Amino acid sequence: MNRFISTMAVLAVTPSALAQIVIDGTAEKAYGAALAVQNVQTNFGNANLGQIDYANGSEIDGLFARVEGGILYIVIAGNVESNFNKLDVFLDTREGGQNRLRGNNPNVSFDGLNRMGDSGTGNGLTFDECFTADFYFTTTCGGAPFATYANIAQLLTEGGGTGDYIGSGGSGTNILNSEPYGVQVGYNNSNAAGVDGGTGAADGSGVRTGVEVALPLSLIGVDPISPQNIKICAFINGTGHDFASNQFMAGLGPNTANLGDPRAINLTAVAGNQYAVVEIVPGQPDCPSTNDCPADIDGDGVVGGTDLTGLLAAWGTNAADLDGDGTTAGTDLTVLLASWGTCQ
Ligand SMILES: [Ca+2]
Ligand SMILES: [Ca+2]
Ligand SMILES: [Ca+2]
Ligand SMILES: [Ca+2]
Repeated sequence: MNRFISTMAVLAVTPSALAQIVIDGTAEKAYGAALAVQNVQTNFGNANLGQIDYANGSEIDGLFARVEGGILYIVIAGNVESNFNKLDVFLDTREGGQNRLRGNNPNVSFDGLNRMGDSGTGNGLTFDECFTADFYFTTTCGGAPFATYANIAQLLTEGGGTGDYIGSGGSGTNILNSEPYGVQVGYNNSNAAGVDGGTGAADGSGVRTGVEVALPLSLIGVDPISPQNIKICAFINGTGHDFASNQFMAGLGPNTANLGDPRAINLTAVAGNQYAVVEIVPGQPDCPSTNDCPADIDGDGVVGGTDLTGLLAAWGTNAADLDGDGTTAGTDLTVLLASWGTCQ
C-alpha cells in the first residue's frame, strides 16, 4: 500500500519543475546527474565539428533521465553521426517483454528492428539477465538540409504489436514533434568533448548535449497503478541496424571494440549491466525476486530440516524474516512449518 502511495506521489505533476525541461537536445539542470557515464572510447569516430546539426562521429557519453507529469524525458549525451548511423534505445518498463529480441517485431526503420532479432536460428540481441524490453525507440540524422527521423515500436512478449515512423525534425528547438504519440525528439550534435576515438578506457562525464526524447509513460507501457523502475539500454548502430558500435549505455568497459552483428550480441557476457535505471519506485530491486517459496532458505527447492536450522540460527535477526516484521521469531517458524515440503 505504501509503495502505491509513494509511487503516485512520484508520478504526480509538479508544475514548478515542468517548465525546466525544454526539448532541445540539452540536459537542463532539472535532469540532475547522469544515470550512467561512458567508460570506453568510441570506435565509431570522435565527433569534432562542434555544429548543432551535422556531426562526423558517433558516441554516447552519458545518459540522463527524469519522469515528470506523466512523461519520461531522456537525454542520450554525445553525438549521432549525420550519415544515418542509428541511435537504438530499448526500454524495460513492465513485466513481460523480450530479454532476447524476437524476429517478428513490428517493421520499423526499414525492418531494422528485426535485423537485430532472431533470424530463425535462435539468435537475437540478448539483454542483461533482468532486462526485458517492452518498447523501442530509434532515431537517425543526415541529409541536406539536415534532418532527423524517428521510429517507435512495441516489444510484446510474443512479438507482433505495433510500430510506426513518427516523423522528422531538425536541430536545436526545431524538434521532431509527433502529436499523435506525444513523442518529441530534439538534437544538439555540437559535442566535441566527451570520449575520444579508440577502444581504450575513457570518461564521458561532463557532456550534456545530444539527443533528447520525451516519451509519455502511457505510450511506453508503464503501469499507472503498479509501475516499476524503467531500465534504458541505448547504443549506436550502423545505418541498417546491422553493425553495433562499442558505444552502449551503460558502457561496455575499456578495451572493447565494436560489437558488430547485433543478432550475435549477448550482453550477459559483458561485465556489468548495459542499462541505466530510472527510479520510479525507490528501493525496488533491479531483478524482482522470483522466489515464491521464501521459507526455502537454502534454495534447494524443498522446505526442510536445513531451512529450519537456518531459521533458528537467524533467530532475533532479520536474516530469515519470512513474515516481514523485521525480525526472525516464532511467527516465522510458523510460516516455515506451514510450507514444509517441496516448493510449489
Ligand atoms: Ca533540454
Ligand atoms: Ca519488461
Ligand atoms: Ca568526443
Ligand atoms: Ca552485462
